[in-house]
Amino acid sequence: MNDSIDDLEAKAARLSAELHEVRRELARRRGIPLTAEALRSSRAYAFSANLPLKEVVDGCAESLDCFGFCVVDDVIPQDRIDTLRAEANQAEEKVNRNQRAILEAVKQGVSIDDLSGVEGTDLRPVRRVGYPPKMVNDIVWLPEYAKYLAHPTITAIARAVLDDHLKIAQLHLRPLVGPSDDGTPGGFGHARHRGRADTREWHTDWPHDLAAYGGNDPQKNAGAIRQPFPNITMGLTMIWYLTDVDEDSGATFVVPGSHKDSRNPRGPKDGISVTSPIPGDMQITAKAGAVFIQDSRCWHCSPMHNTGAKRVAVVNRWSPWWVSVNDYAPGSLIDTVCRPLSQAEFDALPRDLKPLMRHLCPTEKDSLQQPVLDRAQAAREQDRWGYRLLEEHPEKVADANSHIHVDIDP
Ligand SMILES: O=C(O)CCC(=O)C(=O)O
Ligand SMILES: [Fe+2]
Repeated sequence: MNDSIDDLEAKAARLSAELHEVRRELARRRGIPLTAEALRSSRAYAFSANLPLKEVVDGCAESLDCFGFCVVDDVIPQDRIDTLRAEANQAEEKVNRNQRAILEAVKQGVSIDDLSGVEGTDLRPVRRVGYPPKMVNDIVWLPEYAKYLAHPTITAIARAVLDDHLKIAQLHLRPLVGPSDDGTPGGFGHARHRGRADTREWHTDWPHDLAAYGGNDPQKNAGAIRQPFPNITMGLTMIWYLTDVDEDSGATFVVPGSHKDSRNPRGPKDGISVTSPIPGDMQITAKAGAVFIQDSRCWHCSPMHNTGAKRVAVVNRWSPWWVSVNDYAPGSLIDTVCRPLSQAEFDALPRDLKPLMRHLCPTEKDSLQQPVLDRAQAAREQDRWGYRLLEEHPEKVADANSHIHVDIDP
């Protein structure tokens, strides 16, 4: 190569742009929609849980990788929706009552250590010694919903994308009010901000929530990954809709492809207003019983307008075992991070859900799950094989790796 450095730099930029275009053309030929409008109308991000497992898992994993989100339709059977919705509505009252009682007691000067004894509060010890108790996990108010949370299709998708050993690090209700008789518009957020179809509340989710729940308050900051985010999926947010959602009624907003963008709606240097629409944004649509799953890096938000009925939904945030989900925010009594469970509450969980929530019960010894152990065992065997080679075939040692070539990728 006799090209100058400038020529080579120009060539690298040209080839990289060309590669980008080739990839887009390939996607087009494969019928993958590359505009928000085509994606919205085709629902190419959605797969039915009734399809063969591999088809749903591959489809969802590809959708998460390409768009940053997917929807699994038909997870909760239609004849169970009314029961689960009623249960969620009741749970909402219990969670709110609990939170009010805790905040009121704190206001009255009750110390954190004495809170557990206060009438009307439901707190549980956390796993971390010396940390204050927290609100009990919402799952205890949702026993019917708990039967679906570890749905085999949903856990298979999460495993495929995150890792084999999963933790449900947060679980909470996310209702969106409908319009009230007094004229208050429906939607998310303060009543004064609600009602316009062209407003948003853009953010990304923990551990990519840049405000980290607590801003500069060390008692409440739960941690956030530094920008630019590495291109790895570290968290999945799932929204389980218990009412139908569409453009007028409670459907989550997303910006397809944003999970791989180095900017962020809350990025201090990125010049994005969190309350304005972003070109290329769209709302997903789904029936009650569907689960929206997104990479935590995907730019998304609750709709701040809802002209339909109240939206009822349960949100969970799933992490692989290697993300430290609960090491910080020592003073957060009411945040949604790893709300704990007592031993009896843990014991009452459905069998398949237990491994995903074991880390929430301080009296359960949390150990790594079988597929992770199997991987480690295979690695240990590989290690032993090398030593056997050294001991049994010393003549082969010098050349045994001659087929392995590692390039430096500048
Ligand atoms: O309400 C929604 O549709 C989105 C919820 C959300 O962004 C969240 O809980 O992190
Ligand atoms: Fe979110």
